[in-house]
Amino acid sequence: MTHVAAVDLGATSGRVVVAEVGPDGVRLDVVHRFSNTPVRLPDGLHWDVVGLFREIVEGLRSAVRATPDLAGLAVDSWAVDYALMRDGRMVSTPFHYRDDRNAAAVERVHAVVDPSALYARNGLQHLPFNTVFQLVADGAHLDHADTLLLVPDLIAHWLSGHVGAETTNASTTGLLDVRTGPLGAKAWDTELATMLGIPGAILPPLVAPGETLGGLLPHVAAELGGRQLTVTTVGSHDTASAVAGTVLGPDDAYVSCGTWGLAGLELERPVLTEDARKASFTNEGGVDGRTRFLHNVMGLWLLSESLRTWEREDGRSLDLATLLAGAAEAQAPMLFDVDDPRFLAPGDIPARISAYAAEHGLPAPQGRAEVVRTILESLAEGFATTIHRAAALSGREVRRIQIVGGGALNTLLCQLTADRSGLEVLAGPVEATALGNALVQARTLGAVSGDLDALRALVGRTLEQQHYRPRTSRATPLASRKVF
Ligand code: LFR
Repeated sequence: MTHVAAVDLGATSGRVVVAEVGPDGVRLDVVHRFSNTPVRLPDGLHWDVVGLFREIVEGLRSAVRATPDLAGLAVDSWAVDYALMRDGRMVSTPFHYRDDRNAAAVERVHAVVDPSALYARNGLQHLPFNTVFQLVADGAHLDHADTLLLVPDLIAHWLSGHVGAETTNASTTGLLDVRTGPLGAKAWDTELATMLGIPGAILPPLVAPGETLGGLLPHVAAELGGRQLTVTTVGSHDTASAVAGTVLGPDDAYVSCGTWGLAGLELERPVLTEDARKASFTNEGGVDGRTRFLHNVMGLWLLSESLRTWEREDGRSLDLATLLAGAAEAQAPMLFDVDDPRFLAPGDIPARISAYAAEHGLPAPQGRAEVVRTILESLAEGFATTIHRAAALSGREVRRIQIVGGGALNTLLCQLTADRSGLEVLAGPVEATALGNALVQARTLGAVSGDLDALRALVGRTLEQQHYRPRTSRATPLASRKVF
């Protein structure tokens, strides 16, 4: 048995999880949870990375105290965002991907490389916050930097001193050449960077999941009571670790459901067709050279941001379970396109749903229970459509959907996804990301061996999942059904 710490930063909360991994399975213990609250400064919306680092060290202190033989740690987080560094100092506080500074940069990039040509090079769905657009928005600020560190690489750097870019997360920047790997080594597309005026020299050396970065910096070890830990790389993009921690069968699709709903398939190689681009499918790098062929569905953000709006209105905190119980009894008077960009920025989501209804001549939901039901029905429809499209675009048959992450606890959402997709849904594990992180670490440290399927089988030994069977059958393929 080996014990490792998975540091997992989500968009709304972070956690340090101690995992016990061995040939008989995996056991997780969340030793520290903390909230992740972005900060609005005069120049835009930022992540409080220094505050997050303090919480991580605090979490690691609890982890070493609780686990005398803790051997290692690895970090994963959300993708695309970064700090600019010079001479080892952070010269810019990372922007939050929901900051809205990128619109002009998107136009500038597309004027140089049109969307089809960009897709052929990087294989990414168009998201206005992909790193490449943020960097072009940064413009002259890049001149002050000698290195760019993506968020999990920044944390790993502050822990170990290592400078690099882990490949699964680098694949979300838009600057990793999708034509390289999975068999050859991954490489930055420095030609693209140059075309866009991004200095290629700021892109640090790439490092694959499963590499050893080194020990803790002396002052970090001192904060942990003199304990040393081996820092390794995993799928540092949280979705890459979540997919690694999902017990996927050959005909399974997944929805990694938290703030976002990342819905898609694990493939051996990218799908770079024009149809895939138009359907907004991304080819992100997975652990062991796999491809994560998926689409970002807006996710539980719609619900959490609605809750925040109502809590502000009421001046008190509200109970999500009560709202969900109300939604289970309510009807959705309409469906809305959860991917409409109006829902991306923080703010009054219920008002935006009403505006959407008015614009589309649809009946708006009345009251909170109906709003929640409408969000969940629309999300489930988004998941179902995405999964059926992923199957059609990749030529793969899909028979089941695995829902992992916090969304696996939302029984109504899981049932509606089964109903709307016409497919069986298996829900869990909730902590798939921490599991995927820990499994890869344990393999790197030699505690377990085998390919990704062998690692997943370890999770399967102790996993208890909820089953949801469709109560209705999906009569017509969604691509040809008019839903929005
Ligand atoms: C999920 C996630 C998604 C990514 C989005 C922004 O936490 O990492 O995969 O598209 O956040 O980085």
